Amino acid sequence: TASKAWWKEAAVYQTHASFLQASFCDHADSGHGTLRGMLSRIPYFKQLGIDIIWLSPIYRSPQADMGYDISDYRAVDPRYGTMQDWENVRDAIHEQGMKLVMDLVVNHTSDQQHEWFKESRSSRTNPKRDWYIWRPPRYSAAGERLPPNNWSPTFGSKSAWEWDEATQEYYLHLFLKEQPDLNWENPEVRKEIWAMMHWWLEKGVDGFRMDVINFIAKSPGLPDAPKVFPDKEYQPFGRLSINRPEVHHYLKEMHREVLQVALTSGVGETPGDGPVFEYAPYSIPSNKELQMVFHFHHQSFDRKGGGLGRTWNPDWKLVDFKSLLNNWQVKMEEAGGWNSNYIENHDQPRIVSRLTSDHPLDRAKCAKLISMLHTTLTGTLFIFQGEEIGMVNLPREWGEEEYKDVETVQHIAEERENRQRTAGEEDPNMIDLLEGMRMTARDNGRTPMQWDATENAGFSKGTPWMRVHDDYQEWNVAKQMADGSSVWAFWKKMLSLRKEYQALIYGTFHPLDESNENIYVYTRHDPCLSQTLLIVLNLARGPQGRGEPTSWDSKKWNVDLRGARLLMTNRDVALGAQDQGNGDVMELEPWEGRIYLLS
Ligand code: ISL
Repeated sequence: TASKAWWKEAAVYQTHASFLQASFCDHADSGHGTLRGMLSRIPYFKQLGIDIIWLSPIYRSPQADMGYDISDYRAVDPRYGTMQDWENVRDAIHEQGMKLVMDLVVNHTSDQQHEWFKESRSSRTNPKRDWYIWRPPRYSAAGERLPPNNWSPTFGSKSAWEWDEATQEYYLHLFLKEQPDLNWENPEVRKEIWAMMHWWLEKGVDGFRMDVINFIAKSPGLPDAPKVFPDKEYQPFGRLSINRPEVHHYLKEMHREVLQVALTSGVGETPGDGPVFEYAPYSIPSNKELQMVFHFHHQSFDRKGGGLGRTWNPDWKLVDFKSLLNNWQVKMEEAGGWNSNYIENHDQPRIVSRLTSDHPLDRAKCAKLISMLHTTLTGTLFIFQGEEIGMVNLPREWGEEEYKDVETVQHIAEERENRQRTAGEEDPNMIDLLEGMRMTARDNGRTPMQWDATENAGFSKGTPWMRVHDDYQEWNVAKQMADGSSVWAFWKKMLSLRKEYQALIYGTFHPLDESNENIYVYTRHDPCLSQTLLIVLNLARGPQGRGEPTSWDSKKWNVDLRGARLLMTNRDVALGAQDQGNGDVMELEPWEGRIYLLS
């Protein structure tokens, strides 16, 4: 079992600030969320059972990527309010005994308006030139100007290098061209970042969620990436900029200079598809780097060709989802690291629609089933706004114009171009592409938060920056808080169950029946507490994606249900005495989950 720490027990709630918190609660009727709007909702977090609030970027930004393109690290973007508004939010969070984690986006800054980049691009001899990654062009045999290497950025398939006409060099951007990468090799850059972190800590921030922190170190010499897509000119940078050995030097320095001094919490967002042993070191306490990491492997279960591409695989298998997740659950503990456990965030579609069924008759039960899964995994729990009321993906009927995310817009444009090039294969309606977007686009997690049944779901009296989901009159916070059998009420119970049975936090995760295509089963065992919990989740998909009943023979897996106590179920129909924990074979309703205390 893992060693104890308050941040392991915490439930973190992510409010998507920029846009996203923009979709959290808007008081100025501006159509996007504001810090004042958020202030009025602080008691809400407490009521649900939250300990930490993570505020996605609210810094000054031209908003090319919803605030992940920052132009001033020490200012609040006027669209969200003032520094005073932020201070009020901070105080209200602290008054309720909760903590505040801020997004730290330091792989890149904004291009147009960040002072550092403005200076850096002003001339080749500017003292800040080397704060970013500038390189001269290469030339083909025919004399054509080419980027310094063949990397493609995370978004889109063009070059990760942008040409600067004025100074006749390219700069590197692993995301949008509006997000130039900082040069972490330069000690002055690091010093400035530590100073900025201290500045926020002095203002009362309790920790940082560090955006793509495992991307900050680039391979020396920036060599070409291997050709994984033979038909494409540019290739994913992959290991040439992910989990480089140098990143650990930088994070050890950050720990020494900032985190350790302030005893704050450090949460690394660490995408990529490498093995667990490459990620665990970030969070192994004796390495003195971060406390926990977000991994992305389980998010690839329904994508074609793995990864986080935008191509949906309708024939995904539950066993794949289980094995991706189990692998991290088990191996992270073995390695002595710690997971940040999320199942939805502002970059992912809604899990009810992906893993279960968003059919109106299944939805509530499925959302409860997912809360049983999410709250019983090992790792610090990260809930994303709207997950607690069972929000779902964009409606099928919505057209392309409702998708606002820059990654989606770029993807659709590139696909359209590709299809037009491939004669005869063009689908004028782009139907399959949109269906793919409905299942994979980041927009799905970004529709405005649904507070109540009033206009625009109580999010804003102005025109919301993104269309409110059509279902808000049925699915909203107010309705669910007033109903003891709602998804919200169920989440609240699960959050307190997780605190009550600490095997759910510190206990070892043991997967069972891993090849079962219908059921997800595991135990959490804490020998110090003599506590073993059994979690059985029926994720069987029947015709048209609806659920199916199924059964599970506990004896086959040496699980003894005699004397077991049923702690939680999302069942519709009361259980018979037998199933309370005496029979060997459990008969599970469609989308039913159960949690037993075995000893
Ligand atoms: O969005 C993704 C696919 O669903 C991820 O690959 C994502 O790009 C990756 O997780 C990094 O995300 C973070 O940094 C990005 C920003 O756009 C995301 O919103 C942020 O969470 C660049 O700052």
